[in-house]
Amino acid sequence: MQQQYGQERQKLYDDIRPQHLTPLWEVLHALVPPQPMTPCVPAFWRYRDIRPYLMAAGKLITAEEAVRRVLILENPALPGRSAITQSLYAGLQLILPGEVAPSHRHVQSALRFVIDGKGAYTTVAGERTTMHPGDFIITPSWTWHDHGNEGIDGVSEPVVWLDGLDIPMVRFFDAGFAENDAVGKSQPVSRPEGSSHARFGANMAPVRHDRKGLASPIFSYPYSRTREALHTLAREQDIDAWEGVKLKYINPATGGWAIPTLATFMQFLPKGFAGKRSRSTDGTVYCVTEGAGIAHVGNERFSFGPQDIFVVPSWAPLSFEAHQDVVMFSYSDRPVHEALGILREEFLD
Ligand code: 1HN
Repeated sequence: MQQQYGQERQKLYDDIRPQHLTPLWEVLHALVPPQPMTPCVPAFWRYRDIRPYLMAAGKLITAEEAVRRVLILENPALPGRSAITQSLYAGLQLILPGEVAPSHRHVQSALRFVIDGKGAYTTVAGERTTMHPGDFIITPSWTWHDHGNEGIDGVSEPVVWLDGLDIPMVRFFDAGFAENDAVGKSQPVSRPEGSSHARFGANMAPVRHDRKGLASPIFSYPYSRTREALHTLAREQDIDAWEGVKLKYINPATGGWAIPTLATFMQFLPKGFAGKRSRSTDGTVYCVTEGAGIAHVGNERFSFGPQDIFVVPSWAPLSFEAHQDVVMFSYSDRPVHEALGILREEFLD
């Protein structure tokens, strides 16, 4: 049959191409695969190996000229796409003492996870927060934000953080808008540092407050508190066989995700932990804060230490071993999977 009509079929395909028509039956299997067939591959970045390139960039371009001095972490299977998974962006941003990254805003939501140095700040919608390693900071969609590095406690050093954004999702939906702040560099500060924590960070909320936007009104989640929570739970020995002790960052006003498009987590694995395998449809980026161990991702084996970053593609089997007490941050596109009703996860073994 195929033999018989092969040429005629090809002729039909050629004839319909100018009409912008194409036959479904040739692509059906790829359009609805029996399980996720991601083009993404597991990948690993050893911070020690890439830090020198960031510092070299620091000598070649200022934060102001670059607007954001960032080296993008690209999935090796998605070159040129500025994407670490099909839906997620990741980059490492460097800001040197005295520099300013000018104020702008965009529809894309951002998270910052601080990995190296202290004394930088970010200002979001008129409130500043000082950055320390392990802090998780959010920049909600369409909020003005700028960064600087004025030093702290007499320390003046380069500061590097991981930027996670929903750039590929917004691109997919063709819904991106952006603008530069007319003020030029730093936006004026209108509230003292700690103001949003006072309002929403004490398991309380102002009695009359207008709910603005979907993102958390807490925009900085300091590592000191996160670490304390994880270690307290670890001492209770409430260790999950797959995930160790894993907490999600939430919007205290709703109990939902801190960022509407990005799930964010912090996880503790006790020394000696040898976890079971799991997989989920939300591709996930990990950034190690403390400790060392092994991540088994698909057929790869990543030996990780502090500040290292790796990506787990959709549906890739994942398990962890901890050689020391490990604390690691992660983010994924899980809220979108949940909203669309397409999240699947499997806990294996
Ligand atoms: C952005 O605004 C930041 O504000 C970082 O620090 C990375 C990547 C693409 C587009 C905007 C930032 C970004 C970005």
